[in-house]
Amino acid sequence: MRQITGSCRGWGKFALGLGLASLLASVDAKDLALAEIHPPGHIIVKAEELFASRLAELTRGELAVNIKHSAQLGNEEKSWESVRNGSVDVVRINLGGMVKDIQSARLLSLPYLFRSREHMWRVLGGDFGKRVKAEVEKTGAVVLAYYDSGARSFYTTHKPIQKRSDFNGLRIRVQDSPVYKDLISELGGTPVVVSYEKVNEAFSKGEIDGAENNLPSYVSSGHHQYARYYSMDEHSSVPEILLMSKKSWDTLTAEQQKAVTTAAAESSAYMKKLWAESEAQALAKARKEGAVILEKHQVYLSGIETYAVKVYSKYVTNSEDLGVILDILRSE
Ligand code: BDP
Repeated sequence: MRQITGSCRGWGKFALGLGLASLLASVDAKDLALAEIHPPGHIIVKAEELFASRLAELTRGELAVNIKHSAQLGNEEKSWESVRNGSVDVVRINLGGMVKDIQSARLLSLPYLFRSREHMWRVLGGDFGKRVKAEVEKTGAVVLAYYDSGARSFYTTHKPIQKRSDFNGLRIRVQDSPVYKDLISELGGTPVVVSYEKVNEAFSKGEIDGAENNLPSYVSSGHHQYARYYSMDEHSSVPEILLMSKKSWDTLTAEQQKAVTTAAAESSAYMKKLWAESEAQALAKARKEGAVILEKHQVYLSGIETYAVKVYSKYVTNSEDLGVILDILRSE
């Protein structure tokens, strides 16, 4: 517990706008640390700031979220471990990094599964979303919300990727996921697992020739300064997830839990609204700073897709999952 002193730094303009500072000036607040790898200014951090300000408002200052951005609490792998063992209250991570423990995350990471963001959201809003939640909650973490992560595409240092054979001999950074490692191998490249915070270093030391990510992360991380060819193949759309440790959740009153759920849902909706704009801004900045963007039609998708989908046979291993994948592929 700590005394809120009236400082509203980092709580976002929403809290300020509501005159919350004076309301909260003398309330005893429970601090909730939120582990985040992105720096302030990233759209995910903006969504978290809204989560924090709305939660403070809804609980009249009883719960204070302290955003530990820029990997202050370690990388995503560490966050995933910490939220399960209860050593951190809240974490925001990408489902792509949870595949070793969560079968549904493995399926979600399969390349070219979703045709668009809207398609991904519809699938997540249906039975498949319930399955993800149930599997995650078995591990000791409570699912608070999903956030957009757009579509991920490849980017490279020396020449653009336009067709399958362009991967030959390239070392491509991936998240620590067997699905992504196999994807790069199928495409003819060499996967190199590097933690997100260390990717710039790996580029500058010449240890990798490329990576893949969505536009806001490509630019906010500064990867565009090393890998100037961004090929919009949009091979995967794996959402972000906001989790609370069960240990912290159980210390909250029912009313506080409800407030957490509401604030998380609002922050997700807020981010959904801002996502397209954030992609457009990132794209403009990348172009302005010298990136060469290859539009979807300039990337010879069929050659890449044919190889990429070979990984399905390894990860879709039973008839239930096959049914799920076919339903997703066929769904509107
Ligand atoms: C970013 C995600 C972050 C991932 C990172 C990565 O927001 O959660 O860990 O990509 O590639 O877009 O590691």
